[in-house]
Amino acid sequence: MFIDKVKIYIKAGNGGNGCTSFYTEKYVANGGPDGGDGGKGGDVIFCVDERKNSLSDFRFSQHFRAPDGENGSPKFCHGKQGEPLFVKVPRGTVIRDEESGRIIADMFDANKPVTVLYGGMGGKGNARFKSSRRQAPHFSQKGQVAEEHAVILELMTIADVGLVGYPNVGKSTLLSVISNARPKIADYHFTTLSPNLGVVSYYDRSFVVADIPGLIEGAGEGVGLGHDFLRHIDRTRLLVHVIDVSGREGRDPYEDYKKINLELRSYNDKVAHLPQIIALNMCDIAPQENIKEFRRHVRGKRIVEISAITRKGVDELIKEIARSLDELPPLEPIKYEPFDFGKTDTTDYRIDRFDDGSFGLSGGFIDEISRGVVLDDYDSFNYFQKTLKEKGVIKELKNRGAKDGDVVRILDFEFEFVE
Ligand SMILES: Nc1nc2c(ncn2[C@@H]2O[C@H](COP(=O)(O)OP(=O)(O)OP(=O)(O)O)[C@@H](O)[C@H]2O)c(=O)[nH]1
Ligand SMILES: [Mg+2]
Repeated sequence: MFIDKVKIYIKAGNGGNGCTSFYTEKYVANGGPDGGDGGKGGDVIFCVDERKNSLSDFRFSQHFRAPDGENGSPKFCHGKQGEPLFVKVPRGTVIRDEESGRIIADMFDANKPVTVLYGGMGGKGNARFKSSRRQAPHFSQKGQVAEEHAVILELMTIADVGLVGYPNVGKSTLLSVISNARPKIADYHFTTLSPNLGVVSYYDRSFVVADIPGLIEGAGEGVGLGHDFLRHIDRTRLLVHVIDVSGREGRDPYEDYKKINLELRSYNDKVAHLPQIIALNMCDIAPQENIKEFRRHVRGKRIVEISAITRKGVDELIKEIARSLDELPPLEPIKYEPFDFGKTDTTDYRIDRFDDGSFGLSGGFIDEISRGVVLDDYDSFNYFQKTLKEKGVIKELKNRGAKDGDVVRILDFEFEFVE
């Protein structure tokens, strides 16, 4: 089963906790603090696996969690970092944030891994909190907890040329005679059920051609195989519109041409405006009158008469494609405003005033410092208050009308405000 769109869940590793410990040795009383730091959690990194050409592997595994950092331990031992987790995707996979729909990364370049989530920072051990006035800190910092996110992976094949047209008009046959690809060919509609890619060599150059399932009228409303496969020609530079000019199935070639263009338009503007070369196929069995009639309707377009089966006209078509590609801008990654789950802003905080007159403190800065606090430890709490003071939070509370004895709430803890 071909799968080109999936939802998966990713989570970076949590930071390991810092350790609270004191040096102990025979005959040494009251050794200093020696708790090591926790290790950083593992990152989630996406990278291209060129052997993959669909997202089918993700059908059975949707949860990707990088390992947590290890906790710190006594004797200044720092916890081990969590290893990064590599998620392998086919080239051309576009990663979006499910919640906002925004693009996080376009895996366009095979050699450019993208770090999508960063592991949580490890907590500091109590050894780090030693100062001249605080010889024996009985507290250490917890590791940062990393959140899980849902992302949508969408494969948008990277190819120079896209073959479009009705079913059974000879698109796959054409691909098989111009490239190294060996797609399934048969005399019925929807032989091709998933995109095929082929590399065409032309003198010292080569280009990639994508053959997609046939389109029919109403594909936009889901008729036939629908529009979904147009995603795989979305980023091509040029379309080859293959038409069965023989009319052997009783349709009018010019009507086919118009209907397919209409479908392209209802998919999106970009695809509708891609340069097109028209390949009138099956010229070996087509009445001359059909060809003339088609040309009468469609003037000023580039039309090449071919027979994919006998290969007549095929070289000319390749030449025409190569010439067009030379004039077109190269393939590029999608342009987008990059979205980043980001690291939480650990400098920001907010003050709320509740109905009962108490104050609330919240935000990244508050989360960050409360990780390091054992609120019922005297030392630790002093350290916490000192940090609040240094940051100007106490002053700001005063400005907002806080008086001695007012209640200040932080997460699930509260204390009395003292100037
Ligand atoms: N006479 C003749 N028959 C052709 C020519 N090109 C393809 N055919 C035949 O047309 C039938 C359909 O060819 P395919 O290449 O499978 O067509 P397709 O457009 O890929 O079809 P779908 O994948 O179903 O959309 C096959 O039986 C081919 O042998 C041609 O130039 N002349
Ligand atoms: Mg086909």
